[in-house]
Amino acid sequence: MKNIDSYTHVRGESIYLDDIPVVNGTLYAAAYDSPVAHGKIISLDISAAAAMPGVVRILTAADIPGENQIGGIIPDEELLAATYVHFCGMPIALVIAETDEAARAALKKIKVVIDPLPVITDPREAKEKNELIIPPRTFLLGDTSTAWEQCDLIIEGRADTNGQEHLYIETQGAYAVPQENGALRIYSSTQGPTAVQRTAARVLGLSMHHIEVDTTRLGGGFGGKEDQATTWGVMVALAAHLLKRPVKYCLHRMEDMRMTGKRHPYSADFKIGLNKELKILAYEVTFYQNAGAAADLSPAVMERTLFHCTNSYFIPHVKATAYSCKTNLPPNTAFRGFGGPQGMFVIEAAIAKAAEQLGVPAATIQAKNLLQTGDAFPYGQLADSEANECWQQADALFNITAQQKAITDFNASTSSYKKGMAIMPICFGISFTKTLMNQARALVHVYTDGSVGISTGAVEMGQGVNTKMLQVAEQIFSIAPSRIKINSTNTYRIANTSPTAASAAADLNGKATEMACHEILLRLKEVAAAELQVAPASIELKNETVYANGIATSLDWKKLVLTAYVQRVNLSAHGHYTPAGIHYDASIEKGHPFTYHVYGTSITSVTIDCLRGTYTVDAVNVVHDFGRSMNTLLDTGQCEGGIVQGIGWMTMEEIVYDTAGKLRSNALSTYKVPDIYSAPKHITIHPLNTTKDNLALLRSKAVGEPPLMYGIGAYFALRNAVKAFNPTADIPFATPLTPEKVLMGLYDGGVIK
Ligand code: MTE
Ligand code: LUZ
Ligand code: MOS
Repeated sequence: MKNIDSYTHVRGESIYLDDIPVVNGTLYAAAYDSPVAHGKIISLDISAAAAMPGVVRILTAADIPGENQIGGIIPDEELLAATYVHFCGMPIALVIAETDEAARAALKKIKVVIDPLPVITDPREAKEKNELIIPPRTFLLGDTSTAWEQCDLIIEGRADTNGQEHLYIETQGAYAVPQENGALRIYSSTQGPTAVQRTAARVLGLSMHHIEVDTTRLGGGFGGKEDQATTWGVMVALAAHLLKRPVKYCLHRMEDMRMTGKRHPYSADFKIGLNKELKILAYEVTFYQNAGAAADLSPAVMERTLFHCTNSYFIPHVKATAYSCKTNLPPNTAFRGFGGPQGMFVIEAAIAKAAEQLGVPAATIQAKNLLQTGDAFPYGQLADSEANECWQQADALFNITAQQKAITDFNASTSSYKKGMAIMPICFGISFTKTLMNQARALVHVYTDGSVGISTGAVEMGQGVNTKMLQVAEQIFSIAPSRIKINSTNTYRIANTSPTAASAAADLNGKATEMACHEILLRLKEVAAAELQVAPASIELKNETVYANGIATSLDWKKLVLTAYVQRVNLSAHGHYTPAGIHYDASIEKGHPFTYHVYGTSITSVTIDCLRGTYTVDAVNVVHDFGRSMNTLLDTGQCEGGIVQGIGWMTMEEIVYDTAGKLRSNALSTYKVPDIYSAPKHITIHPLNTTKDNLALLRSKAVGEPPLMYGIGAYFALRNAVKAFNPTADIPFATPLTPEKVLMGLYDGGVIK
């Protein structure tokens, strides 16, 4: 089934935040943000701005009736800076005006005097100065201290990954409309409607039941709206609450890039030990996460880095430590993969370095160390592994040895172009690592005409979760898809939602929908059984027809629904789902945090132009563990999009903050994202069909985040191509590997700076 939004998307009729018709009397907000990365506010002069035409009011921290606090995991982030600013882009004041233009014009008249304090942008420096968001955590398996003796090769190194701008096409924004008796409705472009509701209540000093958050869909989130949509939702709520008028704020692209956090840059030190048979015996790694100026989701992101630090390999002796380092950058946040990709890059770098030292292809080491079913992850969970199956199918389909030989032959035949390839196996745990967040609800109504309305806690952001919810109801009721509508995500209909994140939205909300539909179906079957005078167990609904003992009857879906209504049978149900069997004990760092893992193997090949340093990604060939995909079109799309986004992170997206903490890559003229020309020429996604009884929705495994990590292969493929031209090139494990850096690696003594 096609994405149910595709028709209105291509016609430009889909409704995003800025398309919601505005109510008469709507005002417009714009945030005044700190020009300085760290300092004490000495004075704030808003008088000239307040006198500007159209300006209604300028709000500061002093106007907040409740708590000036938006921190979710740790209460360490003010909505509006009161005394200290901690990053360039930190909101200090909020201008409210009759028009968008008037609000932004007034921003220019605000004057602030800030006494500067020392600025830290480097996570290692923050760690040295003990500027940590939370205490460090360490995952242990076996005993690395004694394992090194058994190793024949020990390699040490450093690996760094840069951040990544989410660049959702729809920028952040929200629109608050006052309701009667002091209540508020907030339309918010958020992945987490409940987070907006809870935080608005906290800041406004209201109860949560006074605040309705409504989200129709997002023009992309990618993690950037899991936590950081809250800021804007709460700002407009504050203004609407104080002024008793509707207030709207849609950020301009440069405001969004400047004021919001991104994927966390990481720096890491590694040490890896192998024996003669190329088995990895020991791995030690220390991660320095650049958290930015407040916790945001950093502690959870850091945790997932540790969970995925051995990727899809079994290593008997592991010691992995992570520091969440506080710097004067906008608080970094969730981004597809949520710290997992950062952890996986480092183990791949360690394997690549060992392979280079030994003169063997990295693939030889990778293949020998893949997880087997029953192997323990460093956090204690035992793997139900598909790593070997994915690798072997990829080899069978795409012939790794033949491709390696073709590349070697090509490279021997020309010096103006070089090719490289790399294999990237992935393993990603599905579930929120915070166990309690793994819960979801769905509300299903069957109307008297046989049509069905569904609300869940899932937010549609392009990934197609609404289509999957519709498919669930379609399959259970066995009715035409046109009878089913998926409604907006709304906190009045579905309470206490977890954000749409962790790739788990379809699983969690889909299972809740499944349960609610089943409940209604059961009631309908009883009605049908009584009508047809047979046992309920002999009733089946197929293609809108009621079957009794396998024989079609004259009772159809519409008649059955109406009959049930006439008999005063409940045609609505509320499903509540929590996956069983997950638990985690952070005091010993052991448990079973994930309902299951998603596996896959990609083979990436690239060609570099040895005169220019430019390159193309020729092909990404993948075997991916979809389980039994419930929607091949959507799932393939998720893979393709994830791969291109991952390649962007690894190769061209270069976030630059200067030492004063100012974002220099602050627009699309200075920040390059992949376009159709830089996407791989060929992407082949081959499904590994697994039908094991797992906790995935209709056995269709979560797909949102894992494919991004195939993109990591692009870095290693490029590295191999550079080395084919200049074998002594000293290429640091630092991303992105831009054409500029490739060019330096090809020449200039091969040292990339
Ligand atoms: N796909 C599109 N088109 N837009 C998005 O914003 N977000 C990704 C992924 N795929 C995203 C996307 C992220 S970060 C997550 S966690 C999942 O979708 C969330 O949706 P799911 O749980 O339904 O997979
Ligand atoms: N968000 C979160 C996530 O709060 N917990 C997680 O484990 C997670 N994983 C991936 C993406 N977002
Ligand atoms: Mo995705 S990073 O879990 O929003």
